Amino acid sequence: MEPLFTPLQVGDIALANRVVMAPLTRNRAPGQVPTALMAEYYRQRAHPATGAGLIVTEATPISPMAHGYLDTPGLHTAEQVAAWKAVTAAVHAEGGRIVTQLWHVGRISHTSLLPGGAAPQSSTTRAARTKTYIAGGFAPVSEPRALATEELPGIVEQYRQAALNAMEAGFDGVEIHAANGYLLEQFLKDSANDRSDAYGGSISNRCRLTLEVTRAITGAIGGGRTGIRLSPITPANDIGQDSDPQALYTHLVAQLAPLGLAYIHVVEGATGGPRDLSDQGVPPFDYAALKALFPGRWMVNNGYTREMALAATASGAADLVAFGKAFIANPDLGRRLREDAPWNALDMKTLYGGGAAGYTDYPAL
Ligand code: 8OZ
Repeated sequence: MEPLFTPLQVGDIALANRVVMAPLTRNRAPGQVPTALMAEYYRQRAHPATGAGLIVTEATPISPMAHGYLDTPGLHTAEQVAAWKAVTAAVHAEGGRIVTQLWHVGRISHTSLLPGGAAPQSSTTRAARTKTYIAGGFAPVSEPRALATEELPGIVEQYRQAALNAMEAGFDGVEIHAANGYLLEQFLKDSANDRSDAYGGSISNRCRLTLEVTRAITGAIGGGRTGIRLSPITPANDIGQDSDPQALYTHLVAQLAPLGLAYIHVVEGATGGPRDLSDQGVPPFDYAALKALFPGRWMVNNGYTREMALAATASGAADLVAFGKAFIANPDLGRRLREDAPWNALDMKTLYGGGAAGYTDYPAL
């Protein structure tokens, strides 16, 4: 059988196959609390014979200040934890596995979404030139406040507590969102990090927060239940390009390697966009060199076709392949991959917000 469809142990998590549902923001959690409709959406994609071997939830804010978009489901209140239990129970009843993606948006937020109209928290006071979705529509993100050095242990503690909340909610593990221009990447990349404290400047300083967060989480729930998502050259959310991404991520992955993580999840190229950015002046990134540094499982993502996924898992270039848009439109993507069946087309108009339309009503074969 094709390796893509065979079981794999990923840290402490036993998967029936290597097809992963990527994290996908859908903005269907009014009041920041998961709903029964969300449980049904994940349940539809959970059976390993037809859906994913592993589901990564939509990005899930770890604290009130970690929110940056309307109606995203948090994991920082008792009500949210209780509501996520219905999601994990639905997935487990199908025989599936599910980890939650722990998220702090950093500067990609708006005062209207934050407690008391506070300014977003970041590595920097420089605003990103991008928009977010708030009540009433899209709006430019607000000017951030640079977190003080003394506040960073509190941020680490929020991640640790959210990982414990994830265990309480019945998740099989967590994925640390260190990608796509959000808080941890705002510290990692020198295109956004202009600090002069122990969290800015050198590569090891810029990696410090991500590594402290990862160590706090693995200390709380175990490395075997912890993954992390990285996006070395994505320009997402106006993060810009680091001056030496290969050196930055070489250091980061070398430091992550001894922590016993279940997996690293890499977005190759521009998130949701081109895999090759050389026509934008961004040199090719050597992902294989990173993989060679890491003893855990290697998950790849971004525009993978069936052929690419079969080839990557057959050659050993990847252990796991995450599909995003294809899983929105195809609840039974696992079966379609196995049978080489056609994929439903994606309706872009129903991606963010709304109800069942474009969410739980895509047909299975
Ligand atoms: C699309 C819309 C809003 C958020 C990411 C969490 O890019 C996101 C996101 C994607 O990681």
